[in-house]
Amino acid sequence: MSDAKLFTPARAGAIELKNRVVMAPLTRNRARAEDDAPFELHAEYYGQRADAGLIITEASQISPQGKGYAWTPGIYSDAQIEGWKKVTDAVHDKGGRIVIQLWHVGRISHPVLQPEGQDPVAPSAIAANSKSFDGTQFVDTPTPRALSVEEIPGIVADYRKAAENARKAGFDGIEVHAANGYLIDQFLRDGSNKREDHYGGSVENRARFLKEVMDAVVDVWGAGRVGVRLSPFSSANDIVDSSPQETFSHVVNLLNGYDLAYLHLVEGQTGGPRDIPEGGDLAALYALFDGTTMGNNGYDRQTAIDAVHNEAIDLVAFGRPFISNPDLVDRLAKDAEWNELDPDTLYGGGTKGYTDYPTLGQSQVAAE
Ligand code: 8OZ
Repeated sequence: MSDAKLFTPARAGAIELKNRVVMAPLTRNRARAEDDAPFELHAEYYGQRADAGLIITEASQISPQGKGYAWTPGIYSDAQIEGWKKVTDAVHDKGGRIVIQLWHVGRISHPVLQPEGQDPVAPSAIAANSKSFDGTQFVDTPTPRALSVEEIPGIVADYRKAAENARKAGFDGIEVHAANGYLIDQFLRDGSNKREDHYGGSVENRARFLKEVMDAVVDVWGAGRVGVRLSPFSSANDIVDSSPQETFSHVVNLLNGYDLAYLHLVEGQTGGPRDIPEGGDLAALYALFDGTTMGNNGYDRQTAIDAVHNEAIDLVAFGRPFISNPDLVDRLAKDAEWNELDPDTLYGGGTKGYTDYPTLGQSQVAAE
């Protein structure tokens, strides 16, 4: 066993965590096809991982328009709320904590995934060189339609409604997905936001949409149960910014105005190298933030222990390791081996590669 600080309790705003190991948000594309609702299968999967100090759910669309891939779950309908209630009950029954990640994909979608086959929406009519998945194949993301200024309050209202639904579903809080080149990130960056109204131009203006979303969801939950995920130096989904350090210094300062549960940063390229481009300074962004910090991307046991011990960050979010190791916290504490990840069952499907990864105890029984 280990007495490392990584395994000690922590607070994220108003949320009490039994340890500092977080399950990162992970898209798995297994929602029910007819209504994008999670169901018993999801309750089992998340329940198996309840030893995490905190679980962040897979990104969940706040509206039909916010969807960009087949079989991702939503949090806008009664059926979806009912499905998520099964999930939160399963996690709480095992003493875990769980927040839902609220998502609008913006331009990272395709008409076949959009209501009435409409074009996806974005701050500006600029296509991303990216792909969405329509249920059969990967498809190029088309040129989106620029949102009119009159439409923006409606999307903010969808975030508010989703936050209210998350309360009804029994979550411990929410995480606002402002990372990885999706709608909020598209507003923040000057490569995807060429608007000439008060949502574009200066960094203050580009951050206005995020601020309006934060005001709405904090009003529903209280700031101490709201976290935010950013990926300042990632180019995921073809996102481009001429000066990310400046953009995200402004964003972190803005977030300091709320007293949030936590700030969650993807370190480097989402799911890829941890390198930070010339002129980027992740430590400076963490230092600028007044509250609990969470880091993610490619941590292993030792780097996680060290990062928390050295107070570089307060919490470490593990993604892929949590897919193949439901008992990751136990394995980390014991310095035990990790199960190998099956890349073929990451997105879509059923129990295989989802709820059938063994715990240490189950592997030992099987080996006897
Ligand atoms: C993998 C596949 C599809 C979406 C993200 C929500 O990158 C995602 C995502 C990841 O934030």
